[in-house]
Amino acid sequence: MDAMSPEQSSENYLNVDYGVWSWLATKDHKRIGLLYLVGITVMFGLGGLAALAIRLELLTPGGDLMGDDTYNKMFTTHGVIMIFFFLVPSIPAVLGNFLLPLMIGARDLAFPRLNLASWYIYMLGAGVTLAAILTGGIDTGWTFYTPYSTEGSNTNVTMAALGIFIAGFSSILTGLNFLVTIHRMRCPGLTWFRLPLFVWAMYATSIIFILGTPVIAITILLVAVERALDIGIFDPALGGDPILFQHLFWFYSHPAVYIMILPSMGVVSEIITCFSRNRIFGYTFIAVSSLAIALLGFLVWGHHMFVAGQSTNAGLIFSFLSFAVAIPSGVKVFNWTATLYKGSISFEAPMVYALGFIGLFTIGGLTGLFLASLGVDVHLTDTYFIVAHFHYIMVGGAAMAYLGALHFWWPKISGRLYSEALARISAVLVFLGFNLTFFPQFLLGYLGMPRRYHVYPPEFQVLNVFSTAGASILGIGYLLPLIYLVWSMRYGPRASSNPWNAAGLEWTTSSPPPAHNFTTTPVIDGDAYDYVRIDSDSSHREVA
Ligand code: HEM
Ligand SMILES: [Cu+2]
Repeated sequence: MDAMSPEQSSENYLNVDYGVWSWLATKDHKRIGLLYLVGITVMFGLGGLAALAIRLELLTPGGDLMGDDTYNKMFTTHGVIMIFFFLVPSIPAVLGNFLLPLMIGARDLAFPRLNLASWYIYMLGAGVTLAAILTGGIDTGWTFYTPYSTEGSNTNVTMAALGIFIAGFSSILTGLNFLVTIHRMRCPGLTWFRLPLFVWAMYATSIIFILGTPVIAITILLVAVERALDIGIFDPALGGDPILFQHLFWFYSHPAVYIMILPSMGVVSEIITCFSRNRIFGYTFIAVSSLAIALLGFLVWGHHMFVAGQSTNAGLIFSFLSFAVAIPSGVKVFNWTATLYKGSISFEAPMVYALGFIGLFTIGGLTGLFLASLGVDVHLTDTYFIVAHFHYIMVGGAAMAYLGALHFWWPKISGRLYSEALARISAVLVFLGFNLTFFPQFLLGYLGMPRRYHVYPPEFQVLNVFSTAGASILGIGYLLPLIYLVWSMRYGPRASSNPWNAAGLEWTTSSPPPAHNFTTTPVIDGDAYDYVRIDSDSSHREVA
């Protein structure tokens, strides 16, 4: 494992070909990862603008900025974009694509053309959905609950459903590609229990992609069919069942929250062990808990339907199972903490993000237990408590880990270093802005402010003002990395092959990697994350 390889700074995947077409027709998983990075960043920006509009509207109790219809379209736009076009694809499509072959010592994914096709499908789905939003919008909320979405709404539900349907194929094909790659393309010596935990996370996520996505795709297609043909699948007036929609929808959408969080957990496992210079505690438990989460996640969808009219027995069972799925998540948090214990911790920007993740995810997860308790949920359902809970998990968790991952692997991706000071500042801004935005929403929800209303009693205003102020800080925290990361691509100092002195095959190739990843096929002879050995063996040391 030479830290500096001679090919450094010569030909690499970024400069091997020039011109727009060399990107749009690339079959290199690393370039495809960057194509996704561009698409997903644009979507995140658009979803973020809608969020700021919502928070601005909620600054005053009177609903002074926009009318009800516009407000409904605004939170629907926010939810649809953030869930389907940012959170679901972010880590797998950008970092999974870039890293998976590098981490397992392969030249590419199993099906490079399919991989490129997946990106085009994502972009097509995003384009159709954006067209639906721009040519009139959708007002159903991201959940598309029937019968409103089939009978009530006069907005562009059909076109948006089509866009999401298309994007689903991108997830399915990516999951398929990852599963085959992990099974078939590991380099010699890389046994299952030597795999990086990020790869385990991608494996578990891919299972959900394949098993879950077809269900949402069909469900949303049925909404479109029902709107077009009036055939009574979900519409009770025609003999359909609106609750059926909720069962189908949450059968995907609860597992989908694990599509968002499992990859983050993989990222955090990598970062925590690297910056505490400690062997990861309980490797096997972390690996297996990813699979447990993926499978148990399919058994808890009914906790979204406690007040929808399912039987009390069903409610009790779903409540119990929801507590059960918290166990493997708890296992991970415990193991990260044990890894930090007696570690030699340093606070580089990726680590600040990872530690922030652990704190926020823990709050999000514990408040999930409140909601999983049948009786408590009856009080909290459809209040701001829910909004706070899922933002702690999805924004405090998934978005935080995504940023941490971008910073951790940026030197590998771009071959350049960013300003560590700016990066730490923005990590802290994101953490503080986040808490100021969403913590007041737990209180608002507990006090009874319902979600999805833009006019509210004046006594809720103070907490809403805090929340809006926090959102502005959060917005700045998100904008900063965009600026200094893009800047570093051109002007940043060159990165060595392994700036963090980290374990893992991706750090043994140059930064940025050559088009074919490795000059010789790597061979693995030990466990992942043997930081004790790395730090005592001077040949691994950074040559700078
Ligand atoms: C692991 C990552 C998690 C994510 C990303 C997540 C995300 C979400 C989302 C998006 C909603 C809102 C659904 C809506 O719009 O109605 C929600 C609600 C809910 N979550 Fe979570 N959640 C996670 C973990 C948990 C855990 C661990 C539990 C329980 C053990 C839990 C229990 C609930 C319950 C019961 C609701 C429904 C509340 C209601 O509709 O009244 N969640 N979650
Ligand atoms: Cu759920």
